[in-house]
Amino acid sequence: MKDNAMSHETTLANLGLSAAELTGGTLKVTSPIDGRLLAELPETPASDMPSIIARAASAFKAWRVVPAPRRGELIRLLGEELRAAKDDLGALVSWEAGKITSEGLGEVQEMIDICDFAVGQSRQLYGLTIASERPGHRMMETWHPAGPVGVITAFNFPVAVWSWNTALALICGDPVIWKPSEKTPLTALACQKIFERALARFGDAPEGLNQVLIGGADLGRALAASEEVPVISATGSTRMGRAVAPVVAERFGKCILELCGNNAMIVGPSADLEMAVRAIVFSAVGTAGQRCTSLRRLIAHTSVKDELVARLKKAYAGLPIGDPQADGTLVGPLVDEDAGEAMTAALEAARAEGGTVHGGARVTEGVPAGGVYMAPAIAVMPAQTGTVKTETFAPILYVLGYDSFEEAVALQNDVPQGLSSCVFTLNMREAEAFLSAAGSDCGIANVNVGPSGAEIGGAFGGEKETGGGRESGSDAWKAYMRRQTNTVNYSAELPLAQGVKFDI
Ligand code: UN1
Repeated sequence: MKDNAMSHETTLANLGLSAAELTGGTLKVTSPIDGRLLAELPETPASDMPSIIARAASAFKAWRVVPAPRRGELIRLLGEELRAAKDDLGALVSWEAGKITSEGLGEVQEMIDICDFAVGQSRQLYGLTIASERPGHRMMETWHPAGPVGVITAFNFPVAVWSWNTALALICGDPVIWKPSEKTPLTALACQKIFERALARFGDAPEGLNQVLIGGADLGRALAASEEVPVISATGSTRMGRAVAPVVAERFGKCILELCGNNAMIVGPSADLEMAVRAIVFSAVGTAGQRCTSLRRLIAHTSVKDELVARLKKAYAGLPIGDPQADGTLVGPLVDEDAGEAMTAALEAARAEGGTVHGGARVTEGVPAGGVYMAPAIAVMPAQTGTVKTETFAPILYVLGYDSFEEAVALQNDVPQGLSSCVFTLNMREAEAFLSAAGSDCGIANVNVGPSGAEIGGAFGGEKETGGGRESGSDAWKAYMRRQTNTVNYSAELPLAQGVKFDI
């Protein structure tokens, strides 16, 4: 039963997308909920890329000299427009990415939050003042806009990741060229409409501050290759990152990469198991296991492992799986058939490696026809096998046991990915050891908090195959600017540094 859900036509119309814009094109957009056709969008021809990049380059020339707090005003207005559009945009995220209603709305809230953050940041693009070794001299550093930023985003957070990048890029003085996933172009077009409303209220912004590319990987490749796009922020698979990063490096551009995750939770003998179970279920099955930060590995002390698995099996048995727009649903569909097949294949491989799998079957009863609905799976593994070390974008939780805390940390770190991690413990020594230099090797490490659902105030990203980039809060803004070191001589002498003499 869809209790409060609007039709997709109403949602699209409320967001300002007209039927004429959504028909007659070559890119078919379907809903993961029931496979219905949402739109047939015209694609951006690759031959348009030079003019799109030129438009961004000319917008940059005008925007970089607008005072940063004034640039912040545009993002303040964007935040207001997002507040007004929250229900509709959240609903479209649900239609296009298959998220449950609350998570669709949560994603838009994440956009509003980063706008608020960026408005404040627009008055805090601080550089340092540095003591000069030369008399009558002053040193400082200045942060200048970097130039157009190429933003490549994935289907699973189709709008939030754009906003993390764009809110910061724009206050930093950089126009954005956005290549969303081919699976979620409608939410991108909706964001563009919302952004245009903010622009109209702002008044005198240059043309081309945010341009959306509709289509495939060739468009992303053109961005990666362009010397006029100094920063490329790419979120998605490690395979995509491996294709993009060398092309950007070849021309000495800068990459902000947020790629795969294989996030773990260590549960110690002292853990509050009730709390751990709630955190595990949210982070392993929320978004149907399709977050970069989803919990994929549970590393449980042997004294609590069996009880934990029993409690989880019970919680999993009662999970409402189905139409993500129906009240009460917690597990919606996977994005497409390929994702369902990847999940089935991973579970088969886990069984072949000696794992015992609970759940994981395709659900066909009580769910909309035409979507890929899978029962979340728990796979109790004899060891951290090849399958456990591989990220499968689906609700699979691998369970491993451990005896010593050192062993648990070693298991946690012994995967190629390094995004998010956590420990559940009431033992202060374990908690601090986990956060120490010899602890988790991930970009995010939490204590008694699951690995997913991060707030925007912290820097988001991770190490190793996760790509090393940081987006959203803290000082992530620096990646969108270039640093300049300035030395000013206010004396009448010309002393040289390091005491060098060079008299002419
Ligand atoms: C992602 O899956 O790419 O921490 C982003 C989280 C969200 C963002 C996830 N705030 O789960």
